[in-house]
Amino acid sequence: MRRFFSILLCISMIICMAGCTGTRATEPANNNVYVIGFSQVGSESDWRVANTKSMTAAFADDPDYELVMENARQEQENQFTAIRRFILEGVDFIIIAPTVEEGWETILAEIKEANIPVIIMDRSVAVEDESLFLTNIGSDFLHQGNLAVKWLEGEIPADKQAKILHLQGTIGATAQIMRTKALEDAVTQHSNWEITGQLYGDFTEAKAYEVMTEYLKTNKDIDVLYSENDNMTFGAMRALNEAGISYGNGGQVKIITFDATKEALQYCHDGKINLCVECNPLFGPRVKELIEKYRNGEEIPKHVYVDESAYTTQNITQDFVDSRAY
Ligand code: GZL
Repeated sequence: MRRFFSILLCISMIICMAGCTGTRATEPANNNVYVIGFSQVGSESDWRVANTKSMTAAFADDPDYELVMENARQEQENQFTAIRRFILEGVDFIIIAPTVEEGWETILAEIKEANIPVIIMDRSVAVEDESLFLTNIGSDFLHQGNLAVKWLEGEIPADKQAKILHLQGTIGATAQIMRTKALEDAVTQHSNWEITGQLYGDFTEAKAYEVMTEYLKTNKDIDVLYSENDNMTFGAMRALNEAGISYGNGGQVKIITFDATKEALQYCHDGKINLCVECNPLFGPRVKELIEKYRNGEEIPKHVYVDESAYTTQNITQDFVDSRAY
């Protein structure tokens, strides 16, 4: 009987070791496939889901490429783990959508040591040495915030008080840092503007609903909601409904939101959201184009920005909303 179990143990150990070879999840079809390791922030918002779809679609039908994506579930440590695995597997290229700006020097140096090119996509990394990455393709988040401020200046007369509730995204993410900077700088320029509260919504609908519900228990005197992404806005709208506070065109609270996803634009068209500031997630084709330029030895600019706009009830139609890809 002992002999039977020792044979069984040997067989199970062989099976286990065969499964732990450290090779990529799927063996490349042939040695000419260009393998890209992609460390994605997570799936925290509609914007992120659209961004992931755009990235995967850009490479899915091209037999020359294999995109291996790892979802970090909004944790930077998970990104480091995934990236070290990409290095071990010897991928040809790495794309990083960084959760937060700080803490990237070490891992980017490891990637450079491994001689693997890297593109920073969407948000930015705060590193002195910009030779650690090929390029940073993303949005001008400060410009987005300034578009919102410019619109609000046209809405609030100089002699009227404006009590602003600020819903912040993931603290330390470029989108949060710069959208916050635009508002905070504007408040110093307008003595009649006041930020009555800064709530942490982590770019998710659930967290925003939770913190808004708590806040509205003791504070209902709000004129403006400045919400750093659509999913937090949707959570906030649910909390405002439950608190019996009106919003949108003709409502108590003017709502400003960032991303301009299809659902937010529909609310805007219907007068429930006052301003949608666009943040384009459809980076896939641009990123692929940059990688091909790199492979062809062409010059790549260190920073690439995507074009974006802002929408109000006055400047969008139902056809425009219907035509949105995300
Ligand atoms: C912006 C992106 C932000 C979006 C959020 O480029 O980093 O992260 O505004 C997303 O929806 O979670």
